Amino acid sequence: LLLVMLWISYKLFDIWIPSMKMPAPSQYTYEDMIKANDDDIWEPAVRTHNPTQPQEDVHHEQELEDKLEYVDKLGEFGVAVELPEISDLVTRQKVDGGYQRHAFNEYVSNMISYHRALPDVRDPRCPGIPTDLLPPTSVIICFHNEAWSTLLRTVHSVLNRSPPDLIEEIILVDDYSELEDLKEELNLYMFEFEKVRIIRTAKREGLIRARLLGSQAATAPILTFLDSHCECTDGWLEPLLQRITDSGWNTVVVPVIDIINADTLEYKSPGENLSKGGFDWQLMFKWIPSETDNSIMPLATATMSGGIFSIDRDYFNHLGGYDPEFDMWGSENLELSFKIWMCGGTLEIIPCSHVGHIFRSRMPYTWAGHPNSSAFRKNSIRLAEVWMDDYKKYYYEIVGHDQQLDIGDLSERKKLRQRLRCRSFQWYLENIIPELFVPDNSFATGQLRNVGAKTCLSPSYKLNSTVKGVAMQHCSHSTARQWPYWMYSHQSEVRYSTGDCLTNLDETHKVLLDRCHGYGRGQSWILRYHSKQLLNAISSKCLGIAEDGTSVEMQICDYEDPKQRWKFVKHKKE
Ligand code: UD2
Ligand code: MN
Repeated sequence: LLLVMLWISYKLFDIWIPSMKMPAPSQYTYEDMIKANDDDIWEPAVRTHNPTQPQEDVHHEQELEDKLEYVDKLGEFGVAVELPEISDLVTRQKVDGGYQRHAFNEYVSNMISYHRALPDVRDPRCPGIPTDLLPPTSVIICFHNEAWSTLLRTVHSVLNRSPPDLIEEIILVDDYSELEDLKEELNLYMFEFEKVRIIRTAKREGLIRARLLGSQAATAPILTFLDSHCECTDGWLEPLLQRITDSGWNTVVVPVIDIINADTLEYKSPGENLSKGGFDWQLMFKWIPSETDNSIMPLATATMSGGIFSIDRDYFNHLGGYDPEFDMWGSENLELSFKIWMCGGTLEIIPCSHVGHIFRSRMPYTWAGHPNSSAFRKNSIRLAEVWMDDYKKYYYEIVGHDQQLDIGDLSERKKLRQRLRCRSFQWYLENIIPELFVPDNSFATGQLRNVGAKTCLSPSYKLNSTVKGVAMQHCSHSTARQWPYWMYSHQSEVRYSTGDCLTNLDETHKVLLDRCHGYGRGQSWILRYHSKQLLNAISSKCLGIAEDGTSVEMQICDYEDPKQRWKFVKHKKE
């Protein structure tokens, strides 16, 4: 009997093994990896199938065979490429150089095929979509100094994984890149791809005006925007186009944006935990966990992250595109999101469409020699002034009233809002993003100052990204600088401007910042009026400063201790 069972399990295994066969990056030696980058930095280490071969008629089995061919090439199926310990200096410099230029691992990206296969991350319930009634789209990809291999992988992922009839063109807008290969080299490379057009700006325009240029050049009825370091997965496009077709020109759609790891280029989908778009009072886009779990239905979202979406071209123009005075980067995603909702449209995430994106922790480029933040701040102020009505005051309370910055003329954008007869920002807050905490609902707001130490409570990012620490820092006295901004809410939370709450972990003296959960407990604080102590509900201890003078901890309450006294202090208007 044992033998029979062994035989059966062997047979079963034998059958199952081919379909489970996954690439094994570890079988590559260190030398292989070095060679991949030495041979020719712009060619992928491993060429897979013929790039010019059209994909449409591939029979399913053929497709499977092709896939098996990919097995054991680096990064295939989105598997992480882990670099071994690097001992020689030259390679180290190459790796570091890649990070410096792009804030992701260009060295690893160069090893991976431009045509690598990706896992099918779709929910099995996602239906097949007939393409004959769908409108074609112009794909617009703006870039400034993008890495060659990521740019090409973006383009090929569109060509390889979209029904050809639905791609009218791919418009690459080169926003004044300085990297040489992005000019002649790119022209040459793209020459054989009829659908690819390259537009170049005459000066650095920034991503927003570059997109406007792309949209003006586009000829298809639907515009689809991508960042220049994306990878589209199988069936990414059809659900986007179908939704616009079904629900009308004023529906704007965003795919699920999967994560391509910036170090290993691993492709990962968040799975069932879909996130929606929100924002905070610093006017930064934020992901917020959605409450509807595991549905394949379109999911309304208050904002889009900005890089990847499809929109009816006429509707984009009807809404006035983007504010053409936005510089470099930022705020255009919120501008368009606010506008869509306030002026009669709908913004949705389409769970059956997946596109990957390399998220990076720092911006690798600069703007006109100025620090990046001034361009971004100008955009934020324009956004707040035109679209946020009285609520703009909260933005200014946090970032200060910067009198120096020239934000340009706003009259055109204000006229646009009038012409479109858009609703108020209050309507948007109440109906589209009711979960956003409005500083209105606070007893006190401002810097949280320690009376004894005369320093201020600040977030500190030493811990990992989901749980952030807090520490004491110098208080800022400048009116034109951003402050750590706290709100003492009517629910007794001490909220940070980004939507996190000061939290006393159960039964410890530890204090940190964690997502506000609304259940009180470790996030419930009593601000005692006379003693100015911040007493936590769960530990009945008081917030204080530790021996080292910068750490914050929970302490036995002591009326005498000035370092347990706290005060909310506001920006003074000039
Ligand atoms: C996110 C968006 C991005 C944009 C931005 C806010 C996603 C996945 N990405 O930032 O599309 O909406 O938020 O503005 O949602 N670029 C230029 N010229 C410039 C600067 C950038 O063409 O002066 C290009 C750049 O090469 C890239 C794209 O614009 O392809 C977006 O820039 P990013 O990748 O640095 O922005 P990201 O993803 O952090
Ligand atoms: Mn990006």
